[in-house]
Amino acid sequence: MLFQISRNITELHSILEHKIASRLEQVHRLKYTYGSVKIEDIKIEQIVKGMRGMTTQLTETSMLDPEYGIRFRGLSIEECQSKLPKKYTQPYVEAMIWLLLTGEIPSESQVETMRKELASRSFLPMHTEEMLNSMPTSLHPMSQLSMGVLSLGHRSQFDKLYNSSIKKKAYWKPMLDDGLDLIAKIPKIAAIIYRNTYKDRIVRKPDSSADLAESFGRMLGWDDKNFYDLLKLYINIHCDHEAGNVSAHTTHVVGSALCDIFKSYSAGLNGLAGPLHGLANQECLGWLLNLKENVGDYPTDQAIADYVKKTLSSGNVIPGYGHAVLRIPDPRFIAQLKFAGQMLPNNALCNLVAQCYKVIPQVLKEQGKAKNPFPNVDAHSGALMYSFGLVENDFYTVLFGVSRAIGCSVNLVWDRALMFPLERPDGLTITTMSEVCKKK
Ligand code: HAX
Repeated sequence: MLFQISRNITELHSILEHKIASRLEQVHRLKYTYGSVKIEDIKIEQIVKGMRGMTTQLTETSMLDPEYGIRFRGLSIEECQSKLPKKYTQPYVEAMIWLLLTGEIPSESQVETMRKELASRSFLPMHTEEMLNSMPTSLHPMSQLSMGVLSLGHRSQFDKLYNSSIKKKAYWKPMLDDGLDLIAKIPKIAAIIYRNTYKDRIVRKPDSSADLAESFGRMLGWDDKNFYDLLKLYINIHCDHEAGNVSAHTTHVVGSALCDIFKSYSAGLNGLAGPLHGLANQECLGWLLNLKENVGDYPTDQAIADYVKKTLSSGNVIPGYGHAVLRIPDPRFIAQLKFAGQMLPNNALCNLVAQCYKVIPQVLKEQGKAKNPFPNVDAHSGALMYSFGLVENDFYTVLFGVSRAIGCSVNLVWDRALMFPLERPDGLTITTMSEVCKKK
């Protein structure tokens, strides 16, 4: 069975084909010429502490530097904001997708091509809508999202072609097709979950004349260009964060067993739903609203510091602060801080976030436990959404999931293009490891 590509993406295919050929050569050289080179020694504490600082994967889309933050294909958030084609104040999500896939800054016409392609794929199969409509609203929105994504698997081109004559070298092509399908359809799944769980169960159709963020905003129920701008900022800064975070890594591991993108990303979403990962944005807003209730709209720094100490002494972490890799204020937090400063200069909740940023790092430094006392991405996102009227905080991780679908899909396309193998690290029992230590 021959694989048909949509006419819209023939240029994208040929750009990728060219880039993949040269990257494959490099991977081949790494494997066969430099295969025995050691790049770092593994310490026992790294194994015990969740593989921190251990290089375990090759990834093309983004790099996270502890002292600099995220770079998408080498570009900082600010560089993306100034170089990628934009509408209103923020780059198109379609431009970010193109950048992650190809490593190139797209032209306006390439962005429009991507927009049209995604718009043409944005409708859901009937059974997915029926399944979502039959879910109890008491089921966490992230569980609904994970099942919604899994239900798209019947469309998987990769699954269909895997058992046909398609060569391993060409696996990335149906993977790209599936990835574009996932990225295009997940906004409608999220919108149905939102409207069913909190509103009137009526969902607008995707708007095929709008870009992805605007169409998503309309389906959620907003007619506000500043909200569409916020969605573009939100989706662009959350879409990828190197390969080791729980959602990206899970998607990659499941994909390495040659599962299709829908099964792989559904698993990744279940990881994103954990409170130490994506669910932190939900917890963060809850904590912030409690703080506001306790200290009022215009608190003193001391009142905030006292509340933070109370949270810590009750054995809880401060949501939105700290990071497994970063050692600076998260540039994704700073981008949101700037956006709030421009769009909502008199908003009490966003101003409270800014004041917390002045106070909390010092309290965490004094406590002396967190390696990074600074805010991460989640410290701001909830306050912005809340201020634009999206107040249901257990929906926030779903927004994160809509965005992360981009980085996870692009990574899987590249995993198949570079023909990465099944991932299968070794494990040792505690007794064996203790014996190894004694011998050393
Ligand atoms: N408040 C209080 N204590 C904190 C803390 C915080 N915000 N961040 C870290 N610590 C504590 C840890 O709990 C740990 O204590 P124990 O030794 O008693 O276990 C100690 O400081 C050392 O932790 P660390 O090495 O600095 O951090 P980790 O790499 O282990 O964990 C976390 C990173 C993000 C999970 C952590 O900072 C945390 O729990 N933060 C709050 C939750 C949060 O904001 N999560 C979202 C992270 C961003 C993300 O992935 N979003 O999706």
